[in-house]
Amino acid sequence: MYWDPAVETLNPDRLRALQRERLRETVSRAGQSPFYREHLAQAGVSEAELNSLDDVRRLPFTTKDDLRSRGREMLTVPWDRLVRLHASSGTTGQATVIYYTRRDVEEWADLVARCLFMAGLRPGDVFQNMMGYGLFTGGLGFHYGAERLGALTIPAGAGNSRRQVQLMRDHAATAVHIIPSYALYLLNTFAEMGVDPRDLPLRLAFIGAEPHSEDMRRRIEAAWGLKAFNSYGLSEMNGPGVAFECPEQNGMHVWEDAFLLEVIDPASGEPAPPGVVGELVFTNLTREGMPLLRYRTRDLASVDDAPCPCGRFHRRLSRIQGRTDDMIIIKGVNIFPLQIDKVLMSLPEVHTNYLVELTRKDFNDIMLVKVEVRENFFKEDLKYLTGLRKRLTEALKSELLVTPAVELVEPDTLPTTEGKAVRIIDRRE
Ligand code: DLL
Repeated sequence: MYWDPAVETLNPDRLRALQRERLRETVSRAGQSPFYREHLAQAGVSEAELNSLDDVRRLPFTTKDDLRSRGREMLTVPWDRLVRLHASSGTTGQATVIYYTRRDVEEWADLVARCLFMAGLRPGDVFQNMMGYGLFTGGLGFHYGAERLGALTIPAGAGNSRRQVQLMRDHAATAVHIIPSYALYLLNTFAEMGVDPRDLPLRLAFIGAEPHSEDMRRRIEAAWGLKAFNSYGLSEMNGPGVAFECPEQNGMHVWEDAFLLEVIDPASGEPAPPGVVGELVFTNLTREGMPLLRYRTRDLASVDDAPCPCGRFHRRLSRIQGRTDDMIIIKGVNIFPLQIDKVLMSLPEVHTNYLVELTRKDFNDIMLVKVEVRENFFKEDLKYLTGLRKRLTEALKSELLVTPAVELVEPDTLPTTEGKAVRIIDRRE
């Protein structure tokens, strides 16, 4: 049932005690880096003064800008102890680089193996990894984790859709790792090749790396004929393997022996209570080469600390609701892309893709939502399509509280990427 029973079933008191001990160790280790030596001195704290987990709040935050401009100064080991780097390109600005020691790579693989085992992957499974291998952590992170677990791993990498289908079929894949938008996109390739994924022995999908709604998950599960598990992580905290769903699928367990989680009000920096959405802030508890203290992820979610029937006490994260930096403000109303996803993915007429374009005319924000419509509906007459457009507009309006312009487009005509989907194009000045 458990990959690491002793750690996964630690009761809350013992888990907190372990975190306290590791927090002190981490702060002491981080303090050996030039960056944190300076920052801890400025904040006037040392590890000796950290008596409770709440004391973490006395430590300074670390931001993405800090990482970009001073990342190398956060290293706590000599250069020749590092064996790997990954970088996150991000949508804006310069890449952030994370360095790993051998132990960091091994611990990361073990955390990913823990996630995969929890969701049901076992030795004997054939696991096709369809995420990019390279600087992105999705490919190698899962690759090492799946091998550590002992699954037969196919390093398919991203893209090349026909080959993906062929590989799954030829090697009788039972599990896949895939970006959710690509999981929907690949359905077209399956159809073109006359293959029904439900006829393949697939039983598990691990989906993550980009926001997606519950409706999108259900669509993937139905069309592929498998169970899809939500997977959360970020390069700054190794990559994937930070939080993952168990078979209960009621939130993602954060591995609290490795990460200290805080949820804060992004404006005030004060803690948000359980159940209230706030910004996720993580402190590494086990990382050797580059431990980060109170890293502000910009990801928004809430935490659930109620016990989970699976027997793990590691608290659960809600679905990621969005990022503090991807919130769109239209006519003064705050909108998260996930809200649009939720509406569109719940409608059977909507095909696999959509795109939101924002422009401004005469000081007015204009939101245009281009929606692919399934073939059989697109073939209907003009009257039907006008009615459909109206219904979509109404559904979006009631969720978003602003009225978008909706344009219906033919299936498979909107641009796709091999990696994370780009759903919003903001052309406002
Ligand atoms: O996306 C790591 C990863 C790879 C996670 C494979 C899961 C699977 P980055 O490229 O650094 O790392 O991007 C991290 O992606 O801060 C979130 O905004 C977003 N993200 C990751 N997982 C999820 C998820 C990888 N399950 C950023 N739901 C994070 C929503 C997610 N957003």
